[in-house]
Amino acid sequence: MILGKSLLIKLGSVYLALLLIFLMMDVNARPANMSAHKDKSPNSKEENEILPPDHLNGLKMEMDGHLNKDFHQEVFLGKELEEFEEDSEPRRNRKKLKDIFSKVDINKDKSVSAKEMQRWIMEKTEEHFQEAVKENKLNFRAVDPDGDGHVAWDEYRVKFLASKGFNEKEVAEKIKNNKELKIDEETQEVLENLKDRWFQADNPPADQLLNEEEFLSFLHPEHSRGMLKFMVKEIVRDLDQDGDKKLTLSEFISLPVGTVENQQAQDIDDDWVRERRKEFQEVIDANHDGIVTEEELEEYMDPMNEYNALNEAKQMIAVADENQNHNLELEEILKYSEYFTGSKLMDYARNVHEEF
Ligand SMILES: [Ca+2]
Ligand SMILES: [Ca+2]
Ligand SMILES: [Ca+2]
Ligand SMILES: [Ca+2]
Repeated sequence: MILGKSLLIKLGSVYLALLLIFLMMDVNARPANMSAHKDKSPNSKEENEILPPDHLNGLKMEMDGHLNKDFHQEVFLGKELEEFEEDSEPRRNRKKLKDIFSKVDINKDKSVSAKEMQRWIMEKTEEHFQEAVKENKLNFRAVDPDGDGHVAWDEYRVKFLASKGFNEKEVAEKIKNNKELKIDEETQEVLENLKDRWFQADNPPADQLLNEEEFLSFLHPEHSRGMLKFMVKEIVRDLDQDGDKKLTLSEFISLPVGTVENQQAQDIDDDWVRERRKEFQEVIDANHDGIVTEEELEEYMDPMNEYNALNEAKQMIAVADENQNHNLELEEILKYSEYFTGSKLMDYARNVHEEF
């Protein structure tokens, strides 16, 4: 009995110790994760407004070469994208989705064909363009406070460094007097990249001044053929390992250095690789020779490409086409609401019930 009891106590304390270790691990893990997230978040709102965004709505790929996971939702919802995200009330979302359906279905045969969807995608892409133009007006005002319609590289540089926590007056004074700026290596590298981009966005005659339209293409490369090419070159440069300015599958699916940190990240990376391989083989490498050239990537990225829009339309239809008629009916879209809008219609069945 006594032995049994002491054994129990021993087991109990071992268990307790393990539990404590487990709890400590958990406690230790969390702040580390949170701080990692914090490091990634932008320093200020101001920086967000004047820096070229990594993610561009309606573009297949992000500035850093990642695939845009929300692409099909973006080209399906257009500028209503955020409304859907914020408003998850199923009844209202259902109504909105019904409204969208009737707009996509131009010939009113209660069925959406690939052609109809293609036209819709082009329209919604145009909406994202207009949104960017609108936003750019505000951003431009922020970098051109005297309102003369031109921003010099030096002016922009001051604003950028200020957003990075440098003293705006001090930096401006130093630049004016050609004095050396003490900038850390990382910020310096970002600055160099921005400078390349700045000069690329500066249409001839190159005067180092950007007007509103040039500034738009600086922030949004999809608004100018030249900048889109530039973005593609940068992505290829970042992924290309042997320097032949072309991408093999293995270059395209190589993980950026330092991404794999733990098992969970590894699992995410497996999906990441799978998706990229599929996209490379089935879509980007248009002539299927196993190599992606800058031209192929540019075609793929071009948001105004009608052939891409038709492909996207067919893909969207295939996902939800339960009755296999190569068209989408309202029921199919409602059922696959999460795919099209990012938000589930959880009590969809109940709503139907209430309605009839
Ligand atoms: Ca139709
Ligand atoms: Ca290569
Ligand atoms: Ca190819
Ligand atoms: Ca169908």
